[in-house]
Amino acid sequence: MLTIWGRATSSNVQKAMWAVGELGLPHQRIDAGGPYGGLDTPAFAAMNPNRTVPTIDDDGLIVWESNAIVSYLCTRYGAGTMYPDDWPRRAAAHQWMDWMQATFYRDWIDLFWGLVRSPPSKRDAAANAAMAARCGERLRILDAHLAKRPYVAGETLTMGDIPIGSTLYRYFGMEIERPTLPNVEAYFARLRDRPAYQAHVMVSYESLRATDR
Ligand SMILES: N[C@@H](CCC(=O)N[C@@H](CS)C(=O)NCC(=O)O)C(=O)O
Repeated sequence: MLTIWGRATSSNVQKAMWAVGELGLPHQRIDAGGPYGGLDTPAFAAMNPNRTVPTIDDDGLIVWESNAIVSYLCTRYGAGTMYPDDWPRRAAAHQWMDWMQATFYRDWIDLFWGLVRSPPSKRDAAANAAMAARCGERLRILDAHLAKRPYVAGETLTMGDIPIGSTLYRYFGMEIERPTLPNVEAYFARLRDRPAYQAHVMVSYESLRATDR
């Protein structure tokens, strides 16, 4: 049995769960992290010494790091679908997963913390605007790519869509300046039609919002 540890409001857990949903894998998810705690126990640390979610146990195989989990699940259970069977599409899927994690994420996570996880009195409007502008510039790169294909690796959804696709739900929900991104917006609309995206990514994160009270 596949077990996933992680709270449903974690964007990294959402990546793993969206992959699980697309692959239709029998599983159980155990709430952990945030208000649920559970990451500081010796048993959890033995599985994942980083004490972070998501962490999975697939019949005794432990994997942590959300992108590695997505890759593991898709390469093992989604050959020919979520893991494309030709090298060019595999390369594209890996490229866009890494682009999200290594390039887009740096500004994105600071913007999310600056806007959502900081109370209004501590927000730095100028810094947030600068980060939003950098995120917008990065997304122009994705927009140009999606002008020629509906998904990052071609005609169908693959693991390459999971990291950046899951981020778009929060990006488009934020009160920030955004450039015109017609192809990214059309892509986001396609993702919103998917039951697994609705179930695991379109999750309220209001409980994460910091207030001054
Ligand atoms: N690079 C790691 C980051 C994992 C991470 O920082 N997860 C956060 C949740 S998004 C966490 O475990 N936070 C502690 C908590 O939720 O209590 C990954 O992609 O899995």
